[in-house]
Amino acid sequence: MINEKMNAALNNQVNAELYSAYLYLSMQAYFQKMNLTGFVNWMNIQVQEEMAHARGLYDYIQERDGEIVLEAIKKPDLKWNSPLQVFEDVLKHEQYVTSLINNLADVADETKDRAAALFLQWYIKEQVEEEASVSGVLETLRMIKSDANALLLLDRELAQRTFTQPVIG
Ligand code: OFO
Repeated sequence: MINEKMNAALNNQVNAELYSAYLYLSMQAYFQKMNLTGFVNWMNIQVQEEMAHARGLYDYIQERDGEIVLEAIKKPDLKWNSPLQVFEDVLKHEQYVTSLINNLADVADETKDRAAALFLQWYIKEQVEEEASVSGVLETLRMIKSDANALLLLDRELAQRTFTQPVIG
């Protein structure tokens, strides 16, 4: 049985991961309007990953005989004027999610929940990968500036990304 504080913190993270999926779905729609199909593919995979992250937490709460409480998902802001701006927001968002995961790990430590601390290791490592992959795209976008041909080359590269169902925990 999981303690109440850890249970509530994990439920909040389910919401944060679903919000991430929602945010990336909005970004996917933005790229669809621009006909940048590689960026669309990248965002589509990001949405699937976030759904998997939410599901991983959900399953873990269930496994520990906790209680699932699903709250409303916030509306994402739609305010992008360029692919660069989108990816600046993605990186900011992922850095924020990293801080949330670190806070969750703090709750596991405070409540001496060794099992949760171990489970959260997967998310800690995942955030390192998420930030690195986003930073890579962002760096390229910064170099591209307004070069349309270079943007199309990046679009082609992002079309190669594939989704692999993560094995969490
Ligand atoms: Fe769930 O990693 Fe992004 O937000």
